[in-house]
Amino acid sequence: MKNIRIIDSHTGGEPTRLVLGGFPTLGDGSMQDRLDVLRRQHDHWRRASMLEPRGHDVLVGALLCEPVTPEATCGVIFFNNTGYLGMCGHGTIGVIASLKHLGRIAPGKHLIDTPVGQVEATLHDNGEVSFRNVLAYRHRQNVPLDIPEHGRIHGDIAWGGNWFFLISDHGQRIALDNTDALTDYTWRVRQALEAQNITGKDGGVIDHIELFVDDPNADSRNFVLCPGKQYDRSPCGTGTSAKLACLADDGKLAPEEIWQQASVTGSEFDAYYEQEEGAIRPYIRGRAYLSADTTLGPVDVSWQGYWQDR
Ligand code: PYC
Repeated sequence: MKNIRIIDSHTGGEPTRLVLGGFPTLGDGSMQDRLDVLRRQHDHWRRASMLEPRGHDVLVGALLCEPVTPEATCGVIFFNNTGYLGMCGHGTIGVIASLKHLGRIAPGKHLIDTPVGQVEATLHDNGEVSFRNVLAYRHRQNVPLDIPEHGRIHGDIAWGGNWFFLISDHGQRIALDNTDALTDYTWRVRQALEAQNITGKDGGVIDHIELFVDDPNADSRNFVLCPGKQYDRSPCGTGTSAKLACLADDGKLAPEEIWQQASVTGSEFDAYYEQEEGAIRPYIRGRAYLSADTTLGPVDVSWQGYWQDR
């Protein structure tokens, strides 16, 4: 039996569970090596802390680790109801707000090692958090995709810390009272990508689907389907990064120009980018709110319940 110390927060409605301790040690390899150890040897700890009865399908976990690089504040491995994420933007904002709540960090810059690279988060004096993400880029533009019952659509494949398929010609209504239909539509897109063997660079699985429409209060409103068939309540930090990469490629957004990305729930991130060689450097700003400071336990991880396959 173990206890798992957690801090729960939400960023624009999307929950993050920071795991401070209680998980097995993962060695002192790279962040990707540690993720592989967690996935291969200790995945039941992810399930025990993310799924019912202690968690729920919308939750994103952030395991706090010792940093790999000496100058970093911490390392973080992100996961959810079905597996692991490369980076997580709303989660980074939640981690920084949670570390501030614990008195472990002060306003200023904090480096975070992740399995897909280092990000630099800034805790601002007013409690907002911004972060300099890993490099983002568009991999393929205007890719045709046939979706059963919906016909042919087109989307861009872009990396923002996870792989995204970004669609504007979807004809869907992006609104909170339509999330069942949006989930069904984007899940069909995800399945069609898999069936038609359409991937990111080097065969990377495109596990996030992102729809866009115009928004009266922001530059755009999105609906983002996450890998575990749940939609992001926040505007999605890595998804907004992927969007910036496409806007930059299309010449529709200049470097350092602010892009306000709204989510389907109405929450917003402010974002901009700097141009780098062959890619863009995204900067995202938002705010997280604390919702619990507690301990899960006692946890019997040998009890897998009905979640063995997830
Ligand atoms: O904010 O990057 C993000 C994110 C990914 C999945 C859920 N949120």
